[in-house]
Amino acid sequence: MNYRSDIRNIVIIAHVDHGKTTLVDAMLKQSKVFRDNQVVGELIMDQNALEREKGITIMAKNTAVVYRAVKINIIDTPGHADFSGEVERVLSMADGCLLLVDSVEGPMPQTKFVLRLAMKMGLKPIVVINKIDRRNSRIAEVLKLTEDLFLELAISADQLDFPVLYASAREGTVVTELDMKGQDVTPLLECILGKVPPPKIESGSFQMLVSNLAYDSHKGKIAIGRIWRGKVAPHQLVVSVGADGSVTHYEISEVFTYLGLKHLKVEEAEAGDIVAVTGLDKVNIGDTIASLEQTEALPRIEIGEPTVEMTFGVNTSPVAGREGHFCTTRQLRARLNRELETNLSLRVQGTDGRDTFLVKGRGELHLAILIETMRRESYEFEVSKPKAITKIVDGNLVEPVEVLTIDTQEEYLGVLTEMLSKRQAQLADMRNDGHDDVRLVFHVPTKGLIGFRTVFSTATHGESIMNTTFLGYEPYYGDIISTRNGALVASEQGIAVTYGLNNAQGRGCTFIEAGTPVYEGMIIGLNSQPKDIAINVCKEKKKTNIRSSTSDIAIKLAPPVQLSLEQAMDFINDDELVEVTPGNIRLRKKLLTQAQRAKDRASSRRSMK
Ligand SMILES: Nc1nc2c(ncn2[C@@H]2O[C@H](COP(=O)(O)OP(=O)(O)OP(=O)(O)O)[C@@H](O)[C@H]2O)c(=O)[nH]1
Ligand SMILES: [Mg+2]
Repeated sequence: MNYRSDIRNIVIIAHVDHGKTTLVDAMLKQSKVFRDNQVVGELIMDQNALEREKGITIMAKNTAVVYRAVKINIIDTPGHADFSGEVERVLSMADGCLLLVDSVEGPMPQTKFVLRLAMKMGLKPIVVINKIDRRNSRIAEVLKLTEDLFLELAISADQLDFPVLYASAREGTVVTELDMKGQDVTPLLECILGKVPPPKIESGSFQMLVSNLAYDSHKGKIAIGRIWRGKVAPHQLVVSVGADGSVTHYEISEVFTYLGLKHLKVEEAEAGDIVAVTGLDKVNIGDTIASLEQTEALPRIEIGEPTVEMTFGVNTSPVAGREGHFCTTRQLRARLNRELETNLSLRVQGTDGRDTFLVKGRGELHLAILIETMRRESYEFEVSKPKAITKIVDGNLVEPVEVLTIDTQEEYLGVLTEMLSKRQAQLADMRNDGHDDVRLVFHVPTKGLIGFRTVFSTATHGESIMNTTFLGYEPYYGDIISTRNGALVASEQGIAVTYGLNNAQGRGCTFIEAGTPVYEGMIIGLNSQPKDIAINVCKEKKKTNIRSSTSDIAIKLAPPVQLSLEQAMDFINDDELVEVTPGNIRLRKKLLTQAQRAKDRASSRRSMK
């Protein structure tokens, strides 16, 4: 067996926000991959528009730096549990992992989740306690907790022998001992060179596993992965082996390797390296690309199952087709199918309704990001309430359950416990730091978490943090009864006016401003009573000839409650939909007219008898 001593392949894993992308910034900046006068900013790898807006990594990405003539291929991964599929997909490219742990938060549920995956893959770990500059850091304790985690998860004894570094990724410094003064990230680069094994090379001809796909309008599909055997060069003839074992012949067009943010076009790349190749227009993630002589496939990438589902359908509202460029079933189907190629933990199924698809993902955020992306690409469609995916195992109904970790203050304990018990949560652990801060750990069925993030943030005045990770499937806990009040539903098509909205505000709170076009069946607010009521918000005040001293005083409306996409998804009930267009997020009843809804209620009453 040979080794490539001039390469190291590492993946950076951690819980959300522990500083992975910031650490990559520090490595890139120190490696001088930018021009001296180039303004590069922060979170350089988070280039996607939604990543920048939300300040989170959504997709795993490759980059590389050169240190002492060794190329270090770096894979940055998302820490949010909903994007775990991205982590699972890329781990096999690496030989080592940097496990980042926040010096205040310590190991969190997702730290455990990703470390377990990395241990299973046999990656050599390096622990980086990050954010040591934080005022209230508790480094010794966090290290102890991290060691406990390794004791629990390590598969072989040598995985327990991991180096520990201390970093302030934001300041761009790493040290090996806490009493040292940080200069730069050299100790980290040295540690990677010294501790992460160089890639092993098997003998034989070209073989690579496709771990990622990208698109380029000129080059077409780009397959990204690690070469396990042999060499690859432009114009080489290869085959790709699909999931069903089918073999397709191709000629490689171009070969690229990574350096900083650039793709370098190369004449040849060899086993051990991570490359991007073009010319294979039907290749999929998980396929093996191999030489014609040795066409056996590498093991496919295993991705965890989706836990949440919702329908995506063609927009059927009376104002459909006015804003989006892509509104038809065919366009929606094609877009969802394209997403399946790269979004590995996503599933799409047809439904009984011809214009509707069942889309399954790893969590509400996973699906919300897809919806937001499509909306920005000028798609128009409607989505249903997200639901947890249940299944039958050995004849029993089971449902997904998650670990919910909450960092909060004592004053919110009562309200949180009450809210969560209604959502079938069970307290698994509670730690008090002796002051006011409390960490609560619950086991909650996924269905109980849907819509929880919004109410959580309101109940704790945005001062607490919650995180979830998938625990497993457990016997069905029973139904949760929705406690939402009824909706205020527009009864006429037209333009909402102040007078009409003022009437609506006498019933509850409203979601729209005066001047907003509405249609019959559109939800314009939340009733303060449990039942839906239809309201004519387009109704003007009756004109009279009598002037009263008060009637002309302009009505002052309370400002509308504007729901974000995620809040809208959480808000709706089973008989409602969110209408998503490039410019608007509207809520509506599935059945638009009062007559249809009354008929539906009557028939469901009959069937209950
Ligand atoms: N004080 C301090 N803040 C840091 C440090 N490193 C990162 N941060 C901050 O922590 C936040 C999250 O950093 P990111 O690098 O986006 O974290 P991440 O792990 O990539 O997050 P995801 O990709 O979304 O999982 C940002 O506001 C950073 O500025 C550090 O060393 N010290
Ligand atoms: Mg990140």
